[in-house]
Amino acid sequence: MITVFSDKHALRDANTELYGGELVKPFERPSRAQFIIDRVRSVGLGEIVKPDEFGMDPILAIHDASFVGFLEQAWSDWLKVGYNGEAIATCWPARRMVQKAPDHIDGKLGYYSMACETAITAGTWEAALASANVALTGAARLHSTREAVFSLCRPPGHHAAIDMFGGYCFFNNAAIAAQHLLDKGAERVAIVDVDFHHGNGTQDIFYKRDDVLFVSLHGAPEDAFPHFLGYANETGEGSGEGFTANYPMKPGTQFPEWRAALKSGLRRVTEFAPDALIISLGVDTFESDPISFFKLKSDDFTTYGRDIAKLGLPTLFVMEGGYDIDEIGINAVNVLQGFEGNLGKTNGTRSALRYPV
Ligand code: OKP
Ligand code: ZN
Repeated sequence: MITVFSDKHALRDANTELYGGELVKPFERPSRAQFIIDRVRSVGLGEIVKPDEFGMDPILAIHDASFVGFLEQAWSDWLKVGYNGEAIATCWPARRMVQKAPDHIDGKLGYYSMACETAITAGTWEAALASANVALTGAARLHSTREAVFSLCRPPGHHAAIDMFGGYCFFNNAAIAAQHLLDKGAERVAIVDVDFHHGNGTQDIFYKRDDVLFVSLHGAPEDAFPHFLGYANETGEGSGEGFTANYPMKPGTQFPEWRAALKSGLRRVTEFAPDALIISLGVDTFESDPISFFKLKSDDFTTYGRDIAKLGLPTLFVMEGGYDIDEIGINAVNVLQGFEGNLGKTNGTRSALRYPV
């Protein structure tokens, strides 16, 4: 399997995350990607390629232009005000307030965010852009070769909505990749989000659409971030009704229960008969993840990689979360090796995309 990777991820290197009432060193840090790419190399997963540049159009196909403009300017706007720290939102347009972007950067940060742990810093824009290009390059490779691809995105994307950043995410890399495949001729794309956290941004983006099936397995909103989306009764709206499936699970959930939910979600994918499958790959389901509460062990990642491969679909893995830094490379690459082990590197039985090149 080829891996798409950009060194520019390292430009996303915040000093602060608001966590438990303290400003701590962010859980989402550059060494995460380093450990994963090191593991890709050490197991010989396959070729590692740099991303191509796709310009702004594929990003603007998912995100509001005003939001994108805000992200591009946020750090310089913040500096102009003369603050000393990193750019963090402190107020939001909450219930019964006016939903309108104001002029001041303090207001803009709240208007365009869904959480405040994620500080905007110098280099954040460049890294977020590179991360989107990593996803797009993966989608383009998948389209032209039909071979599975690993887009080693960082920063992650699944909490980013049409006009909101937060939860360590700025651009929704998986959604941007899905739209790119549709624009290249795919009729249907399925996204299965196995990150511990609910993919609120991805769900929101495709909630009223029937061309993208969104399936998410995650910590139940009662107990887990992002807390305000991801209940089982969220199933889509309008023509999107029935094209969102949520599997919220309780603290302490172990692999057998998690795997049963995955298999149920994968059956939904099979029924949907997509041209391509995107896995939002977070490995924060690991038993010793510092901010999550599922109990998967390293071997379980291999097992479920194999389960995903059994669908026989052209598959793009897009990296999301995972914060046990020492094990993140092993767990992420275990999924990819499990997937490859089932199909074999050059297995000719892999199903082709059903639309013309
Ligand atoms: C990003 B991704 C827990 C606070 C959670 C934000 C977590 C963002 C996760 N007490 N803070 O989905 O891995
Ligand atoms: Zn997560």
